[in-house]
Amino acid sequence: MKRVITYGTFDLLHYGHINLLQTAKQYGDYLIVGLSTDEFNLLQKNKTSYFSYEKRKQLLEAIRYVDLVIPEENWEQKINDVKKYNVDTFVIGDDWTGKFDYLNTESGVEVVYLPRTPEVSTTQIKADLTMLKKNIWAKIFRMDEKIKWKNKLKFVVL
Ligand code: C2G
Repeated sequence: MKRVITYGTFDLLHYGHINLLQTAKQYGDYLIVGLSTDEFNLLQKNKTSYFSYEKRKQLLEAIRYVDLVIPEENWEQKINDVKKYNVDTFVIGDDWTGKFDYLNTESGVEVVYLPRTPEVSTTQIKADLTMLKKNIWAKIFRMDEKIKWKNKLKFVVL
C-alpha cells in the first residue's frame, strides 16, 4: 500500500483544496492529511481560520480521497510523521516549492509540489464576503437616508 501525506489549514473548504487532495490521492492508495490546529494557525502560521479544527476535520473526513486526518501542531513534525506512518510520498501545493525538499534527503520520501488552483483561495473568499457585507450595509444606509428625506418632504408639502 502506497501512503501519501499532505498538510494544510483547509479553511472554508473549496475546490482548490479538493483538486489538491484528489491529485495527491493519485500518488498512492492511502492519503493522510496533517490538519493545522487552531493553535498552530494562530501562533505559528499567523492566521485564524473561520471554522474550528474539529469542523475542518469533519469536512476533510467526509472527502472520499482522505483516509486519515492527523493534527499538524508544529512545522517540525513532518519528518517524524513520514516515518511514523511509513509514508512514500509527501505532496503539497507549489506555493511551497523547495520548502520541504529536506524530507527527501533526510528520509528518502518522494516530495511532490502540485500546481495550485490559481483563481481561488480562502483569503480571497473572505475578502469578497467582507466587501459584499460592506456593499449591503451601504445600500441599507442609502435607502434609509432616502426614506428620511421622503418623510421630511412629506411634511414640507403638507
Ligand atoms: N491549495 C491549492 N490551490 C488553492 C488553494 C490551496 O492547491 N487555490 C493547496 C495548498 O497549496 C496546500 C493545500 O491546498 O497544499 C491547503 O492549503 P492551505 O489550507 O492554504 O494550507 P497552507 O496554509 O498552505 O498550509 O505545513 C504546511 C502548511 O500547513 C500548509
